[in-house]
Amino acid sequence: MGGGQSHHVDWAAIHARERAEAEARARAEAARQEAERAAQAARAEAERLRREAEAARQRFQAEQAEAARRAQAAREEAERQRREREQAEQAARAAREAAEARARQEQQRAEQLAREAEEERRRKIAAEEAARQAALAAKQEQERQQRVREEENRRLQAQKEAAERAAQKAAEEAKQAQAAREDAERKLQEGTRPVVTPTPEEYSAFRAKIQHTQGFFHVAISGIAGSGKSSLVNAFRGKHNMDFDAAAVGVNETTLTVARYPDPNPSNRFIWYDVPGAGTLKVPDWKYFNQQGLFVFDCILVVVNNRFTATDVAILTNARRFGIPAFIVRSKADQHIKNLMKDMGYDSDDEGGNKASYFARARDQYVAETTRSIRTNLQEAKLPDQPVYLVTNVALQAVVTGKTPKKMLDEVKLLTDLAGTAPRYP
Ligand SMILES: Nc1nc2c(ncn2[C@@H]2O[C@H](COP(=O)(O)OP(=O)(O)O)[C@@H](O)[C@H]2O)c(=O)[nH]1
Ligand SMILES: [Mg+2]
Repeated sequence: MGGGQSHHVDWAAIHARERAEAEARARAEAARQEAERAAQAARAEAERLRREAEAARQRFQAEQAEAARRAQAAREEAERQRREREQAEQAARAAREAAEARARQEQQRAEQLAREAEEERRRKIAAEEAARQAALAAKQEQERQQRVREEENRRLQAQKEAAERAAQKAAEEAKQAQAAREDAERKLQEGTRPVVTPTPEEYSAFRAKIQHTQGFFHVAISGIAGSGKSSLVNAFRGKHNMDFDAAAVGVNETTLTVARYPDPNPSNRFIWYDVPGAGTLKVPDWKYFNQQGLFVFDCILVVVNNRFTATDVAILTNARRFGIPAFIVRSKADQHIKNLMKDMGYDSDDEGGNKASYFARARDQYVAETTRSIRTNLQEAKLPDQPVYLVTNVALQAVVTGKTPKKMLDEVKLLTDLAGTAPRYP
């Protein structure tokens, strides 16, 4: 250490110092590095924490979003359920109302059915009552007819007995009675005596009775019941039997009143008269003409059957005497021809084409037979020959109303001849 030493470099110290400095530097470096590491670790830790915080935040956000989503879903679910409930309630309400309406309808229907059943029951009762009444009426009518028949039988029997008694008496009274009877029979057969000329009073009384009208042609249609008089009156007037203003047909002729039917066609100045009672009266045949006042008519139609009755003869004879044109008419030609077809073996159920030939044969036979029969009748009654008009009411009605019926016999001829007989009225 002294001076000498002061000039000397102390290497060792230097070294030591340098070493110390190096160590210090190393330590400082180590410390720095340590600090650096620590800082780095702190940074890394801070970074980790930051990341964790970030993750937590994100988790939190996600959870919140999930919760919000769930809440939304729950709200929507609740809303959906509410709507469903509402729809269900509506449906239930509608169903209830429909059921109620149905129940009401069914109730009404049931009531309607009950009403109908009641009505039906009433109708049935009424129908039964009507049927009962009709049956009763029919029975009464039958009984009445039976009584009439019995009465008629009794009357006939009485007449027969009286006749027998008279015959006996006549036999007993021998020749004189015989002569008287012969005389009576002759008179009866001639059927026309005695000639009684009506008085002017009788003329005017009967004219008034039939409402005789100047300028009109008064046609009497006479004949026995059922010969078709009323149907002919209708046909002449262009009426069908069922027309409301037609003469009644098929009825029993109980009254003796002459029915008056003016022609509905104003240019036809005909008045038609339905004269019932011929052959059904208690009046002797020869008195019938005068008693009915037939002498006031302008024309007389005698509707006959196949055989003349005594009244037919009396009418024809008296008409001649009074100068009144008389026509012999036989009606129901259709029916008679149809019957003949049946007699010839024609079966109306046959669809064959031979109907026309059957019809033609039956019609020809009908015309021939009727014409012959009427001629014989006229001869027997000592009357001159005259034509018979064969007609059918339906065909006559058709002709009168301007149609051309498919089947005709003498309808047009009868109308023409009648018109020819009537005077030309101005
Ligand atoms: N098929 C047919 N039936 C007739 C004809 N004319 C009348 N009749 C029927 O014969 C029946 C007696 O007729 P109606 O005119 O009452 O005869 P009336 O007693 O002489 O007046 C009724 O049933 C009529 O329908 C005819 O031309 N043809
Ligand atoms: Mg009649």
